[in-house]
Formats: sequence, structure tokens, C-alpha cells
Amino acid sequence: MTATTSSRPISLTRFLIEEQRDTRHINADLRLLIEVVARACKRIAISVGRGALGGVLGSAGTENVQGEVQKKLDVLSNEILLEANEWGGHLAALASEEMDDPHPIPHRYPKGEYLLVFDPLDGSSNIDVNISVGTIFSVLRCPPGVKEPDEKAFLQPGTKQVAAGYAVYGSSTMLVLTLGDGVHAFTLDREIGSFMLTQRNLRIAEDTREFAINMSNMRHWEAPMRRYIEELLAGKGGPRGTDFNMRWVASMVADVHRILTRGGIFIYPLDAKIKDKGGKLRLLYEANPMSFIVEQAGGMATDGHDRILEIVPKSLHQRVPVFLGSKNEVERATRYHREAASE
Ligand code: P6P
Repeated sequence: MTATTSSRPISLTRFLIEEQRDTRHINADLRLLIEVVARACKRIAISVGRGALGGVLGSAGTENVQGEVQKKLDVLSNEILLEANEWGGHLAALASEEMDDPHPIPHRYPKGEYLLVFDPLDGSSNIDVNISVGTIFSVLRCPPGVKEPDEKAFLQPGTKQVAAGYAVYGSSTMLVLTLGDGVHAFTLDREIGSFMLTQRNLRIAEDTREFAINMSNMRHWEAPMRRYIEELLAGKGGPRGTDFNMRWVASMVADVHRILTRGGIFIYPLDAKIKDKGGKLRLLYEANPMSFIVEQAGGMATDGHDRILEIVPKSLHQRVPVFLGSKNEVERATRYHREAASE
């Protein structure tokens, strides 16, 4: 169950000030960073919410470093996050799914101690069909003494994150955040334009009867992946002795938010189609922030063999398989993969 706040929710600003003052869990620069990212997400929410009226649906006619066609809103969301974060003096550099290389802080602005890496609009293939999308972000410290951070400065394991979060642009706009001391959810009050604390210390149930995976790739999966899913599909009459439900939004933020809210396991495994790329989802700005959040909520996150947060990245846009959510299911699926690897 997730704890809810008193009848009068506090704002994100007050929450962050109390985190800084009472727990000394964050400093003024990190507080500013989170506030700036939240403000940028509000601007993105407005553009996403305008849909066809905003003239920003459809393709931008360009490709990102992943070779994926960029949507106009991908490019706009990226620009919003860059502009919002350049001048504050809290960042040493930024990196994004939509940019080949890290973006330096312009010399006319002061630099800070943090690195921000983000997927400005995850699930953007869903925009034109009006399905929830989101922004995912991760905060690292710039390595000491590095004045001009390049790609190497970002190649830190997920355990080094000082904060992570996502905004989900759904029926309501929400910001879900961890500062390393639990996971908290804020809902945008559109009338006053503030994120209000609506859930403290979200917890993911250790067991679940709901799984999220793109079943159309089943014929490409490795044996332990097929074994795990076939057992779920066998239901009450099978080895698990109970029926399971399936959901797949094809928007990681929406699937993860559902799992944070009611449990579940999210899987994007390695398969024959994407084996040479290392996986589908990106480590630094999808898997790591979501794994940090899931672990902080009592869940588990692996690449099918090892803890995602302990993977030392080799490149900025590295991809990994992802198994995350309810602890006991992630443990089981990971055990099947480890057993297969040891045969
Ligand atoms: P598929 C969206 O493009 C994304 O990166 C994640 O948000 C989502 O979970 C996954 O890809 C969907 O992939 O192959 O089902 O379209």
C-alpha cells in the first residue's frame, strides 16, 4: 500500500526545501535542478496536451543517434530541457537520447557539480495515437576535477545516481521522484501550476499477477525467457498454479508507473532481433533511472543476470535488457536466465 499525505498536499517546492533543511539530503543546487526539471516537464506537458492543436504532432523528418525517426515533440522536449537547465549554475553538462554527444554548459553561464541525462520524451511513437508518454531523467555528480565533461564523465554505474525521476503525461500529469530516500509522487495542479505531493514512499508489492512484455517478439526470445512467460500463460493449470494478466503500453514510463502503483513485472529482454545492439532500452536514461526508482520502492531490477545499477556503462547510448518490478517475479525470471547460462 502507498502512504498518502494529509488532506492538504504540500508543493514540490516545500517538499524539496524540507528535504534540504530537515534531512540535509539535498543541497541548494540539487534542489534547483529538480525544480528546473519539473518546470520544464510542465512546459512539455502543455505541448503534449495540445495535441493536434499545437502543430507539433508527427515526424520532425530527422533521425536521432539511435537511427530512430524523431517526432517534432521529441525535438521540442529536448530543447525545453536544454534551455531550462543551461543558465542555473547547477550543471556541468547534459546528455540526452536525442543528442549524439553531451551538451556542454555555454561558457557565458557558471557550471555546477551535477550531470543531467534524460530521455526528453519516452514512448513518443504513442504521441500521435494519444497514449501516455513521459520524460525520464537521471542525476549524477560530475567527477571531481573534470572541467569540460565529455562522454566519459557520464559513464558511471547507476549506483552513483543522486536523484532520478520521471514525468508521466497521462490522464493527469505526475512527477515521480527519488532522492535516494524513498519514492514520492506529485500530481500537477493545473489551476495553480504546481506539482503537489500526493503519495509519499510508494512501495511495489513483492508478488504480482501482472506482467508487461511485447509478446510479438516471443519467437525471437532465448529459452529462459520463453520458459518464464510460458509458465505465466499456463495459468492455474500450470506450474505457477494461478492465472496472470498482461499489459503492454509500449511506453516505458506508463508501464513503470502502473507497476509502481499496483505491482507487476516489466520485461524488455534480449532477443535475436536486437542481440547485436545489446537490447532495446538505453542504460543511462531509461534503465538506470527506472531501476533506481524501482529499487527505492522495494522492487528489483536486473538485465536478466545482474543488477542493472551495477553495470558500468561503456558508451552514452548503451542498451541493456531490462527486468524490473515486483521483487519475487524479477528474482524468478533472473534465476531462470542464470540457470540457463550455467548449463
Ligand atoms: P516496442 C518506447 O519507444 C520505448 O523506448 C519504451 O518506452 C517502451 O517500453 C519500448 O520502447 C517499446 O518497444 O518494441 O514494444 O515498440
